[in-house]
Amino acid sequence: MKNAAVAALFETMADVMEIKGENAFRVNSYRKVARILRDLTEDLEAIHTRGELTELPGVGQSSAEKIAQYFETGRVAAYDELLDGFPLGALDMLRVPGLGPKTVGRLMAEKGIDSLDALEQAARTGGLTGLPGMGEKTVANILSGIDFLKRSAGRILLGRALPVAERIIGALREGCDLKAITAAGSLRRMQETVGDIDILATVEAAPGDEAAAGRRIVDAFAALPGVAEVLAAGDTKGSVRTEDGLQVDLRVVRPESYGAALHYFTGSKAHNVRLRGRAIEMGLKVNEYGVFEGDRRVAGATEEEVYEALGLRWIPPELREERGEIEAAEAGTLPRLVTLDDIRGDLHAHTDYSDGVLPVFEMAAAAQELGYAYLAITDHSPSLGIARGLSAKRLREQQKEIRAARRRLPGFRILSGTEADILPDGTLDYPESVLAGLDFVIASVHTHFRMAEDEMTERILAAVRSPYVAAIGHLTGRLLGQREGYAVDVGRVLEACAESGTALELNAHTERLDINDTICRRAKDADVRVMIGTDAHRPEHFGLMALGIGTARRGWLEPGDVLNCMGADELTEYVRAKRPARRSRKPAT
Ligand code: DGT
Ligand code: CA
Ligand code: CA
Ligand code: ZN
Repeated sequence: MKNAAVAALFETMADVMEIKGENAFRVNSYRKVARILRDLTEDLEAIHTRGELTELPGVGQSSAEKIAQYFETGRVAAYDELLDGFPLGALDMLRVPGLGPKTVGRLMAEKGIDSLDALEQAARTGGLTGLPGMGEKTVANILSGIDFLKRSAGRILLGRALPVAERIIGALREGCDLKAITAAGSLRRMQETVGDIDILATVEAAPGDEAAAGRRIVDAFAALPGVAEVLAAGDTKGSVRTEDGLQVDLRVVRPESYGAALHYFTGSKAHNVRLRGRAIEMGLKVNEYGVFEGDRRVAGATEEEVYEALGLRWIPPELREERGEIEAAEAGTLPRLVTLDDIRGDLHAHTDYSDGVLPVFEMAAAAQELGYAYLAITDHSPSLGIARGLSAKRLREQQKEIRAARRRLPGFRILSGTEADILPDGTLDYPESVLAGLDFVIASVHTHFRMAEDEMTERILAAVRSPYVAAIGHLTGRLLGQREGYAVDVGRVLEACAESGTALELNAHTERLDINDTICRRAKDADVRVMIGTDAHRPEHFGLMALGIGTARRGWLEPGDVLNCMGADELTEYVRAKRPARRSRKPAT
């Protein structure tokens, strides 16, 4: 599918136009088209072939013409014209957190800075002084932003890598006669970003045919659609780069070593090092072929037997970070980690009232279809204008729609909620009288990220203390690969959450996964519930729950630690317990 490529084209045009200071309305319409194309699940080229481009909502005549041109000629004239003579490297500057197109335009026009390197050079040598708004603090922010970009360079978001891995594993399982195939490496450990995709396969081969059997699998791997470049291909190992720029390593091992190899290539390195040390103490040796006593292989076919040979229970991959999991496996105190099956509902979803795409009923029906017992509708609040935040009046209209949807979905609970902005002074974006009428209130910071840590912490603590706030949304505000979280004293927030009975959201969206694994674990230790929310803007996003589960498991969370593992009644009770007592209360239906 060329959808992503065409979307990127529109996005680039929008960036360049904005840097050049062109009409904001046109810029936004290009961005909107880019987003629509990126979210499209159907093949754009097929839609073009049917001549139905203009039927895509949000795609006008002129955009449709550009898309058609792309498929017919491989080029878009407007793009070529716009980018003629424009230094493409300048676009990299837009990736620096906090640096917008207007500033980039000025840097280019007034200082001739047209690349990330030139920007860094100038920031280090005082070359930015004199520009409006370029105080010492801003320059320091630019430098730390560039440093952040360098640190995340080359790493891919787990949510982007997982579908690629699944597709490749599925194709090989289908096309080759494999005994087993599994993802390994950081992807299997569900790390939030991965350097590459590691896959391990094994095949039952006749004696003497092992090398040829391995080669056949590696050849099939190298010939898969979506492979752009073959970096290596042998009897036991293949390595490719995909069209979306991901490196994928495949290793083929013998069945008797499969467990040992899976263990070795799953890592983490720190976990493996500890296990090797433990083996030596026991008079054993562990490597990617097995566990050995002298020359005798005592284990290797499965991971279970590898761990058992070392006197340990099997350790889930998400825990293998050398954070106490080996001690727990030895003592028999490993957590019973939360799974997707334990999740009873989603408590963070948007509809077409704000920046989602579907009405309440369709979102709720899709959640019910997944086997959930409840869904909270949590659209944005008024101050978030760009996301069409709901005024109190539109919120009341939505509540009417929610009541109607409830009647159509008996046995399913739709909670009427909001994702209310926490304003800079810590107050919420709706009065208490409005919040009191809602079933589930998330409070999130969406603006003014640059506050000092003390101030930001007070701002969030004020929301935690509100009796109507059930959960704090995406606590740190970080966006993976795009911007670091804002400064906030997590310890103080945890303390206040524990005291008041407030949950912290683990926002499962691909680029958030916020709170992260280590804060999850601190929440568990502090007895703070974690709410895993997908922040779904369309039903497909409900599937992101699997990413959230991965992070929750890395944070050692068990079902009892997770708010939305509660049944609907228990959840209602959790929310109610924080609120002031009321004389009479009609239960939600
Ligand atoms: P990544 O790809 O950077 O996100 O992280 P990993 O953990 O997937 O690392 P990768 O792809 O370099 O290697 C996969 C696994 O193979 C790694 O987690 C542990 C194992 N491994 C690789 N090189 C070594 C090594 O030099 N020593 C040990 N003990 N294990 C290694
Ligand atoms: Ca890897
Ligand atoms: Ca690798
Ligand atoms: Zn949000």
